[in-house]
Amino acid sequence: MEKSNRVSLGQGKGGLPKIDLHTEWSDAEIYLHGAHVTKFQRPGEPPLLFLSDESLFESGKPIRGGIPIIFPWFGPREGKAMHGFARTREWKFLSHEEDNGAVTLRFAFPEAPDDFPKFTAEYFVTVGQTLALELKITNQANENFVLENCLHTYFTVGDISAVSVAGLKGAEYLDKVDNFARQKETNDVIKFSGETDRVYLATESATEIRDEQLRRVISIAKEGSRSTVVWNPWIAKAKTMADFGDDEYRRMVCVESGNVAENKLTLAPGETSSLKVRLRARPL
Ligand code: TA6
Repeated sequence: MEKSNRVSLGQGKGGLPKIDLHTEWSDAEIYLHGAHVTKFQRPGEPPLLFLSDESLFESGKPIRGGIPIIFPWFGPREGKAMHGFARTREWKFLSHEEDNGAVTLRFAFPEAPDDFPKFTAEYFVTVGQTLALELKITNQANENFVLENCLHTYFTVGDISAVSVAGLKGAEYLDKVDNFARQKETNDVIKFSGETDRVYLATESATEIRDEQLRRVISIAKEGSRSTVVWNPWIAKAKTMADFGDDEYRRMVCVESGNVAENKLTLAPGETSSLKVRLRARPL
């Protein structure tokens, strides 16, 4: 019998409001805190998204794993929260609608802080055979709005030593492990043997995570994104992260889609940006 779609709002970890969503192909969880997708899984498959066993689920703190929404800035900002404030505010859950068995949830950011240019932000999460996300930001001010955005997705892998990322050959990147040195990717795939933290620039290409241990390929298609960030904290950095297990670096990789650094966006008054990502896994 076809499993009916079910959308339910209840209490998740830390008592935070959480939406559980079941479709005929997949199950998902989304916290209103940061409109944070923490789970997407198809029956018989490992979870698509990695979520740290040590993650906090507290107001004002980011969830470690899943898909953090990074906005309106990426990275540190003097005297302000790392990676902006979108991921630590409670978003409004506006509606859900179904289309051919897939369910789209619609969220809205509550309102811009008083000391910040006026904007509106909406986030659409579509759960079905794949997981699709869209972050729309509109400049509601009378002057240009300069912003960075990024869907900072954590993927579950079997073992990082048996993982490679394809699709970035030829792109320039800033190597954050080497003092932001500017490099050019000359390899067909990226492999991991140490802390890896690279901001690939002016690349609109899709990427793929090839996982030899889980015997699957995760494809990451994107629109409205010129930056791709690839990150694994490795051993030393993992040990410094209180909300991340010392060995969890082995079971995750971040491949993030957005517009950061020199790819930051400038929205004219009334202009809207759209960042779209579609995620799917297939057997190797
Ligand atoms: O996207 C990679 C990165 O910028 C890393 O430098 C690391 O800081 C990571 O984001 C996680 O940042 P967070 O603030 O979530 O600990």
